Amino acid sequence: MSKKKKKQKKKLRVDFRKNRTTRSRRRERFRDLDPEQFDAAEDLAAEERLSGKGEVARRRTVVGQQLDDENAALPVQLEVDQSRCLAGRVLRVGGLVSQVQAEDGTVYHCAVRRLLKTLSTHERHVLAAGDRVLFHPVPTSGDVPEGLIVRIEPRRGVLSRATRGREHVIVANVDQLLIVLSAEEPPLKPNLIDRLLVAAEKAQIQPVILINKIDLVDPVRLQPLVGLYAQLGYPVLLVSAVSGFGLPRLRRVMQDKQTALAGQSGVGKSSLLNALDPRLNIRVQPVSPDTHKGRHTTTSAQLYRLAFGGWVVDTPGVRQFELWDVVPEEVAGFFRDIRPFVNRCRYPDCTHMSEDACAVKDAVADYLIDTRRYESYCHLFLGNPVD
Ligand SMILES: Nc1nc2c(ncn2[C@@H]2O[C@H](COP(=O)(O)OP(=O)(O)OP(=O)(O)O)[C@@H](O)[C@H]2O)c(=O)[nH]1
Ligand SMILES: [Mg+2]
Ligand SMILES: [Zn+2]
Repeated sequence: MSKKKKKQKKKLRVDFRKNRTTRSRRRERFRDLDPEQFDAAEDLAAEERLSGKGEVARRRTVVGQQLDDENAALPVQLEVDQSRCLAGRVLRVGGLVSQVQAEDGTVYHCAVRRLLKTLSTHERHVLAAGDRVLFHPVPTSGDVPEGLIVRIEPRRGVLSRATRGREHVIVANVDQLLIVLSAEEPPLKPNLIDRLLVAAEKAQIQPVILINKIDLVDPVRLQPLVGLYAQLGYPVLLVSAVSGFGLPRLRRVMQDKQTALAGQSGVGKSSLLNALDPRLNIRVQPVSPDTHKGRHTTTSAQLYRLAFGGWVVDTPGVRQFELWDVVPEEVAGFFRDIRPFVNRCRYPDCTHMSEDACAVKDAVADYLIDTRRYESYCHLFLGNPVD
């Protein structure tokens, strides 16, 4: 008995056990239901070997297809028996169960097949809101239908940020990003626009700038900012979730599209969605009268199907938005106003920070590039947090 225990310890299956303990019962049920496939998957946890340092490296043999796609959730697409699966979209990701909506509209509470988690090496979570998945429905004693996610389809538009040095995929499969700001309460921070624009450009997601709460200001005040971004070819919409101003146009922009919303807490992301589609009934809260900041009311990304067609992901307000996988040398290329000048600098590897004969700095001095945009560039190049 004690020998056996020791042996298990030596094999260091600890992280598997950790995954398992809290839902061993649930796992048992899945196992009963789907013997060949599920057991086969579990048995793949076969080959383990001790490395020189005494650490265990796990090696698995899986049946599937290698994916050479940086947007894929996993490096391999596992072979699954599609006749037993339903297709769905991940509405919300949770620690143990995630909500998945099947094509008929039913929402299932799904666990993720452990093998998928094991294969996911770099991300914080293997799933993201917006993911398209295949899952096996499982019978349940309760009211909520349940399932087991067995495959995550390759992703298209992926918005990621860096969280403690790891990739955090906020949403998957979106075609446009609404960068939401408020004209007041909290005060407008243009540098966050630039940061989110770079993230969208990198991800090849169409950005749209949305300035909410314009009922609180004289819109004329916003003209310089609107003009700057409109000139760069970014759509800019002025809206008010409270007065309804601009909502018909916003609805047209979102109709039949896959949209994600991002912005600081309290700018009114959830309020806008409620105003567009009152059925959604998303929780909102006033900004703090003392700090003029939002209260982080939305706590995890959530996908909604819109009554007028299309899907949208509401996201929690960001304090910081650290770019993921953008190297400093790449940043200038994502600034539409800076990009045309970079080839005219004397040094081909010019950083446009302190070099002489820098065409970018000359363009700033000549008012061809907006000074604040250039400062945003410098912050992003240096990897500074949002100021
Ligand atoms: N005056 C005014 N207030 C608004 C408008 N839109 C939203 N608000 C208010 O702003 C506050 C914050 O709105 P939320 O929708 O919770 O903001 P959020 O961006 O979803 O915030 P988080 O979920 O914390 O990220 C609420 O009190 C809303 O009523 C607007 O157009 N005008
Ligand atoms: Mg919200
Ligand atoms: Zn330069």
